[in-house]
Amino acid sequence: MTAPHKPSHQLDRIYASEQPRQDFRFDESVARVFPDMIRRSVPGYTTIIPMIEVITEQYVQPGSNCYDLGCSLGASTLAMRHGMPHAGCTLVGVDNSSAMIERCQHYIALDDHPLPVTLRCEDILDTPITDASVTTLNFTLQFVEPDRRLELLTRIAQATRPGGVLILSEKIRFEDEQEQQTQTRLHHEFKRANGYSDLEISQKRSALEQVLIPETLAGHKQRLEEAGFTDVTVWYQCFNFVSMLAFRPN
Ligand code: GEK
Repeated sequence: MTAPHKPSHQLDRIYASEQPRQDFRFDESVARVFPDMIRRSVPGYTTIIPMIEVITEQYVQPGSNCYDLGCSLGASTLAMRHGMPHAGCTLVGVDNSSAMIERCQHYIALDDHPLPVTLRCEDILDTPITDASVTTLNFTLQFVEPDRRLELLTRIAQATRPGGVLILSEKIRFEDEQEQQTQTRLHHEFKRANGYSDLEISQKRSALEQVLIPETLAGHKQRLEEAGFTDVTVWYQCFNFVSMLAFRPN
């Protein structure tokens, strides 16, 4: 077998020059720069990824299935894989962007962990989920239509074994206008410190406006409980980006 080549990834310059406003899409041009884009845009991403391995290791159950919903290029999928010591488990990564899934395939092949990974190019709203112990939605739910989020979370909760967990990372908004402004400004400062210009920040912001719909932490907690999870815990926050754990009761 020939060794798989690492897919080349480039600097994110997508919004560097002035352009007509278009909704953001996870197409080939985004997939090509995605590792650089997410690292420079999402505060805490480089901390959250290795912690997904630690969390998976704590909650994976023998003979169960684990899911990474909205896996993109597989960073969170690989973190889960390395936290799964049980040979009898399965790991499934799902994304509805074919550009992402094609590249993800290469990254998975380059990783030498023996646990097989199944990749599905499909909508997480339709993908079958059964007998789960750990499911990850790492910055994916925010892209799902708000009125379909409860249905998805309910399906995940019903498919999760007692003692199993959902890792949910999201960009959030704040009820308090002052706090909203402060956290948004700090997020933009983070992007500036990572080399994005004011033009890049404002064009990306407007491309995401109709596509990434953030909700409050209280809204997330309430809906997770309605879906059938308990003990919702925020284990990480940096500015307006949080990661939560939601448990299935024993
Ligand atoms: C990481 N988890 O690197 N069905 C399937 N996939 C979807 C859907 C949907 N309905 N909506 C969005 N996606 C990754 C990062 S990125 C987060 C996740 C970001 C996919 C979309 O194609 C994209 O690949 C991913 O969710 C969101 O840890 O870009 O901020």
